[in-house]
Amino acid sequence: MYQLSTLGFGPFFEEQLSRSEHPAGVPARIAGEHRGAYVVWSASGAGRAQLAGKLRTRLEGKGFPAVGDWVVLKDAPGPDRITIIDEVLERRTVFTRGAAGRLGRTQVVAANIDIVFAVCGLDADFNVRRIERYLARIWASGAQPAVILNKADLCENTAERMPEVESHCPMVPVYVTSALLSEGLAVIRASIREGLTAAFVGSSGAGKSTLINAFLGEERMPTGEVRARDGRGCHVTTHRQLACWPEAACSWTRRACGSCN
Ligand SMILES: Nc1nc2c(ncn2[C@@H]2O[C@H](COP(=O)(O)OP(=O)(O)OP(=O)(O)O)[C@@H](O)[C@H]2O)c(=O)[nH]1
Ligand SMILES: [Mg+2]
Repeated sequence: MYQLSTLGFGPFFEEQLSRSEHPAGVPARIAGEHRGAYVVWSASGAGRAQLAGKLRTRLEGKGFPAVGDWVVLKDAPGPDRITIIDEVLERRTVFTRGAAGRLGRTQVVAANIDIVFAVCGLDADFNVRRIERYLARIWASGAQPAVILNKADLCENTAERMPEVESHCPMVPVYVTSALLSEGLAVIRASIREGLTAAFVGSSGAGKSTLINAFLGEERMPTGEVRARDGRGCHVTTHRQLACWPEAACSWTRRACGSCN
């Protein structure tokens, strides 16, 4: 069972539901995608869902729902059935990246995210230009950006790095953490109020999954070693999913891929 307001359902989506073709449908949020079906969370619980045939045809070429989208289901989801998605509600924010495909279309990475943290390691991963490129994409998404400089335990000049990043990223909060030692996390957690959705982006190996595990208080996301030479990871996380934080806020991690770095 989920409380819709905790999942981020507010007036923006309520109003769309009330004037939709399916006002009696069940609002739900896409929390993941698994074997061609969506994982959906609704007030009555979690389950799996797939697009109605008509909707699939309508969305062909325009893009299918992404993690974080709000949808309208025909029936309440349940553990023993696959329900039908009748409608996708308009997005408040949308985070994209250029797709690698021949047509060069942009790909929706996640929808309706409130805060996106650009994570950068304070090891060989450190690169202010890359942080700036991430911030440009975050601003364009409509979400609020923030920077996490992670792996502070490996850095001897954090005191210089922090103002360097702040001077290139005006108006953007910059946090320093060691996910490995669970340091610097409380202030970030406090910045994510109930009902907000946060996402973590950054190069492979920056420590996104380690951070999320530290926030969740359990080893939910697999993590991987980085190359000593350049601090690069090996793209361990290849999917996106929502997770509810113990205090209710939600987080998400994206597929880390070379073209996004
Ligand atoms: N020393 C140190 N190591 C860290 C810290 N955070 C993460 N690591 C290590 O960095 C490596 C990569 O961490 P991940 O969390 O897998 O990185 P990721 O950003 O999720 O990488 P992808 O899933 O490949 O995108 C792992 O070996 C972690 O243990 C930290 O604060 N300090
Ligand atoms: Mg990961």
